Amino acid sequence: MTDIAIKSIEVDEILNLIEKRDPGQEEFKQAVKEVMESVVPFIKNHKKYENSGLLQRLIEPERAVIFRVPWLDDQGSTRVNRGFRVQFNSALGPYKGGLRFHPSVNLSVVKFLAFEQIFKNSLTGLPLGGGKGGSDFNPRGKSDGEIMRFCQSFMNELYRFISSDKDVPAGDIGVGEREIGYLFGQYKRLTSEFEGAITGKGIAYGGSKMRTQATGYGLLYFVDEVMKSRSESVEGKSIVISGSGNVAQYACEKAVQLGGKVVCMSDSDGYIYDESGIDEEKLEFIKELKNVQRGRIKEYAEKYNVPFSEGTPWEIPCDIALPCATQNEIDQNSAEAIVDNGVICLAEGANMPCTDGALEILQNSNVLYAPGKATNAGGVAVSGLEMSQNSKGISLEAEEVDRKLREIMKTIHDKCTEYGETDNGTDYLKGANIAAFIKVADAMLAQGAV
Ligand code: NDP
Ligand code: 2IT
Repeated sequence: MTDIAIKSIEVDEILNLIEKRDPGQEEFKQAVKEVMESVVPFIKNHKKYENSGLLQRLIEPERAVIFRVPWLDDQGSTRVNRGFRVQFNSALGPYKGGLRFHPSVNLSVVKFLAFEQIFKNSLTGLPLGGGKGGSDFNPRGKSDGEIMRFCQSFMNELYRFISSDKDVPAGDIGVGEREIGYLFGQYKRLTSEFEGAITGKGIAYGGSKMRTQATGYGLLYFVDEVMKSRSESVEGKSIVISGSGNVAQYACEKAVQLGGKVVCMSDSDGYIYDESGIDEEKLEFIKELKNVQRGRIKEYAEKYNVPFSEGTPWEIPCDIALPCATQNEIDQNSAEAIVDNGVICLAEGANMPCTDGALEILQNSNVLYAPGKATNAGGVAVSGLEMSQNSKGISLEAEEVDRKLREIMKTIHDKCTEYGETDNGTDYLKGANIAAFIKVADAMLAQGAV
């Protein structure tokens, strides 16, 4: 059962193999399918990638750990969550990728995120392997003390598997600067080492300037390139953003700086619609509301007297759609609404926000669809810059990091164009998958069957 060979390289056969080994890992299978639909036809014309068990190795994590995370709540009761770290592929460098704390986290979710990360990190051009981790812990409604005790307990197990040149975690959903601080503090205590084993740290203790902004800003730098390729720009365009966390906030900030009009942001309760646009001052209110008070987006509607609705915002007419919340937040109905509304560009701030069915609709439409592994790579790219600053003991200025981020996003856009050329213009998904695959595959072949 375990030494099954892929006899003919077909997408279905790869998916069957996953289903046999790991039944029910739907998110993981979905992420693999998205990549393989581009890569399999490419391999058929590039035979050197056909052998050496390359695809079998690519879909099997090098290592996956699952651990118990016991912690004390404020009432003195012991609670138990499950922790994960999937070290998927180290062909290009140390495993690198965020930690997610959300009740929906399970092995399938962590594997899909880690698998995506391999290709995303390849696109950045930096020496980074792919990994991801997290827990089914729900930070919502927890006190600072509970968050700290949870993070410390999580690190009591995780520290064995990470270090600056082995595996370098960072943030993701539910893990921001506060959590990174607690995780880093505990890592330092357990190892007696002050080293860059985590990125997204506070600037006072080794964090890179611009890491907080990087994913959202990078997304808009990419969108800017997409629009330019159609002799268009972000200026004057109406924009719908889902989510109101780290990625959404800084996507909004850069969109406003580029002259766009952001009319919507959301959270898991619903979305606000502000026809007059979320300006800098209103965005400051959202940042304070979300990052300090840990409130709900509904409070924006009350403060600025705009409508709040439950559900997802994809029926709102706009020019640019930026899903920045979570996986599978855009289903087929939403994708149809997006196409019918004449959206010019949909670029993913979140990881895998479109269902398989939604993707098919978008790919067969005029919407310029740009996948997360390309468009949200700015975060991990600046994490990579944080790693090199830490190892050299230096701290770059914000302008310098921002310039490098912009350059990296432009290079990723160019790679998508180079490898995603079709008769109907650029297929960004195909371009991103193939450009990312070639680099990882070449490194794996060069390193032998490991
Ligand atoms: P945050 O925790 O800062 O924010 C997450 C936002 O998404 C919140 O508004 C949250 O609402 C919403 N959300 C989460 N789960 C759901 C759900 N099931 N349904 C509806 N809304 C939901 O996370 P980030 O901004 O860091 O991450 C957002 C996305 O971007 C994720 O997909 C992440 O993987 C991806 N990403 C993040 C990077 C980073 O650097 N942080 C880098 C690249 C990608 P609520 O508060 O109600 O839960
Ligand atoms: O999905 C992602 O790329 C992240 N959550 C950021 C990973 C990182 O290591 O900065």
